[in-house]
Amino acid sequence: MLRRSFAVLGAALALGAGPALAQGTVPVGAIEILSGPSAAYGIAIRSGLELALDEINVKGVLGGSKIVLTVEDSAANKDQAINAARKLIGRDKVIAIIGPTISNEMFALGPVVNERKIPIVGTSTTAVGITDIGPYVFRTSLPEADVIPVTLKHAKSHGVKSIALLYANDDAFSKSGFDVMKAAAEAAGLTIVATESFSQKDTDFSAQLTKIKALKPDAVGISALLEPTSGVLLQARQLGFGKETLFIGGNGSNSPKLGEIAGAAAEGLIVGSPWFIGKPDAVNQKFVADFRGKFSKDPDQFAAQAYDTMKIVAAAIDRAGAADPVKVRDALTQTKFSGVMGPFAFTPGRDPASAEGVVVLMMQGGKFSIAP
Ligand code: 1QQ
Repeated sequence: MLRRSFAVLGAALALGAGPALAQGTVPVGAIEILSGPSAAYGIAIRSGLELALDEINVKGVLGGSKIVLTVEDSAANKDQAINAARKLIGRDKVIAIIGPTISNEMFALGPVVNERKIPIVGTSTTAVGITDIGPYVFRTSLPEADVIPVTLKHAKSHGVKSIALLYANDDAFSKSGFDVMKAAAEAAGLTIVATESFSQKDTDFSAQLTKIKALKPDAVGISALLEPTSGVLLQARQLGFGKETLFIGGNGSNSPKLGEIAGAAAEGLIVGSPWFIGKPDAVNQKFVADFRGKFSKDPDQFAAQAYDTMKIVAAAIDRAGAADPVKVRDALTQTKFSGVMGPFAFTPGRDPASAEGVVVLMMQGGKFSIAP
């Protein structure tokens, strides 16, 4: 299991066996997918957190204390995620947890952390019902319910009248995203010609795709994480799906890794996102430049959401006036922030308050850019 601490001061102490709550440090934890097929998400998130932390720890919080961030790998495994939380809370005495990466983990982990009265802030969890887990559960990521309708409206305005839906039936995000896609397709007046599902670990989607191809839908909506989505796209091209079919993804598709794995098969796929790399405002352009400087690669949506979230948590710690989880939770509810994602506040239900600024992106030349 990976474990890394980031801070100029305090790192040695946090790594040692002694009490983690050293004077002058504020322990914060993160639980992310750093290994396995979905690691691209968690690694992007960790990078965004690290970049923000560099900036935050110049001044520190609470009058000069450094935030010590300990990032644990969940490997997308619910039990590993719960163990990570127990370690962060018991060993490191964290006062807030960022993550976990996927909704499937949050539904298992959220209740455990909520019960311990430690605020937990998802930066990428988009399923319906995440914040209903309890009063300590927040998310900064726009739920699929806010994003998918925008994507489907775009598809409709580009001539899509019929759609087939395909989703992973054993992942909470993928199932929820499918429910949202179905409802949004109906609301947009699209004809749903087929609904097909598969298991996350499947590598053969030919039965579902052959069935769909015979029905000749204008679009295929895929609700799944990175690896199965890539597999579906690669196999669809092999089966002869061409440019006449618009492939539509959900938040699982929102990683440049899709272009790396699926290559030309991902070309033309569209996906909605609250962020894109070309967002022209100065805050975002500085973020992109700093990220490239530190990591020698482009940030993605997941890194951007994590970058803002680290700052939102740091600001809440300052407003709380103490390294106290209950006070930090209360301070989080009062968040007023402006970052790379734009202006940000929480609803009374601890979801992002504004769904403005959703853009529809298209994979073009192996990268996402604004869809024509
Ligand atoms: C969720 C998601 C994933 C695509 C995040 C990586 O949106 O699990 O809710």
